[in-house]
Amino acid sequence: MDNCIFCKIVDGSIPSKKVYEDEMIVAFYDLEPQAPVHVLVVPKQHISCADEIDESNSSVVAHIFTKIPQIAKTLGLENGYRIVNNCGSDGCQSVKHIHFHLLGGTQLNGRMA
Ligand code: DGP
Repeated sequence: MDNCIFCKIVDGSIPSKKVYEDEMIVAFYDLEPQAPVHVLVVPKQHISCADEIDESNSSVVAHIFTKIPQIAKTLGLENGYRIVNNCGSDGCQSVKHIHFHLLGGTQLNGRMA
């Protein structure tokens, strides 16, 4: 999609530090990390937000969740991690291409909001 930062990261026109890629998804370091390890996992297909998940595209979301344990392991997150998805304005979603924050590398704060 035109003017989507994450579509541009997917197609390589904006550089990123990738940690995983396959035919459906890519994972790369967040530009503004909020934990010692902070990676974003995104589908290559443009899906705006969690509100847009339906039967036609949910397989890519399932795929993301099957790959997260593997990505976490390669990042050394043996003690666990947090997966965050922000949706819409109340959820403070700033990039309108669905993405899952994978955070870890320290004891995370117990509160989420
Ligand atoms: P959210 O607020 O959930 O929409 O998170 C968007 C995240 O994307 C935020 O943590 C910063 C990150 N981000 C924004 N632009 C870029 C970029 O160009 N490259 C990378 N690697 N991360 C970005």
